[in-house]
Amino acid sequence: MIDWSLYVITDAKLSRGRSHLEVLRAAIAGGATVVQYREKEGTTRQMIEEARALRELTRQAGIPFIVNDRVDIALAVDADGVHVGQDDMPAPVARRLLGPGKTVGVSVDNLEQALQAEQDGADYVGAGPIFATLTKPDAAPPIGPEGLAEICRRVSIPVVAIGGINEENAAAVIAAGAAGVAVVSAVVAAPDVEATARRLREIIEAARAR
Ligand code: TZP
Ligand code: MG
Repeated sequence: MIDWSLYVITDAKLSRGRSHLEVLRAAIAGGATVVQYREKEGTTRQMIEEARALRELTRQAGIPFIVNDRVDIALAVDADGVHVGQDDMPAPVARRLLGPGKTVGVSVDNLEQALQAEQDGADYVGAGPIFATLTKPDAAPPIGPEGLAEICRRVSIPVVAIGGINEENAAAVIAAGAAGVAVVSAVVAAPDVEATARRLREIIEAARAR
């Protein structure tokens, strides 16, 4: 069982010139429980090199390593799984290529997609955006904690909330029933990544205990 509490996703443009390795090492030190390599630019060769380093880091830390979209890169570095969007490789195909024992996550922005992802055999869904975000310009309109709560009520696989989540609103997302929060900018753009991840993790744990 994966602990989805604090799922940190890379973004080179938001990382203030720091490498993914540096940022994620600090995020893990602060309490990230899962990490995802999300890279839309650069060569496949560079991606394999970066992903390999992150695989090593996460293996040492004992936390799951998920690759966004690129099943080939996930396979190349023996990642723990892949995360696919609505226009990416269908979840059943990704699962067949990755083989048994790997995690497949699907991005959903409404209930219908969430139910479909569950039916398709996804291990979890990333639901959102919950709040407005500048990180993904082509994201659907925010669904809010209410839209998230409905998805959480209707699917039985873990629902990880994503989009515009930060220290101010993470508790509301957990209260809505999310298994965890997925964040990009709140952590990777923070001046102090470790301290920020630690505070977020504390907020998540406290909200869950309520
Ligand atoms: N999918 C839906 S919203 C989003 C993704 C990848 C971006 C989340 O980034 P941030 O900075 O945590 O709002
Ligand atoms: Mg994608």
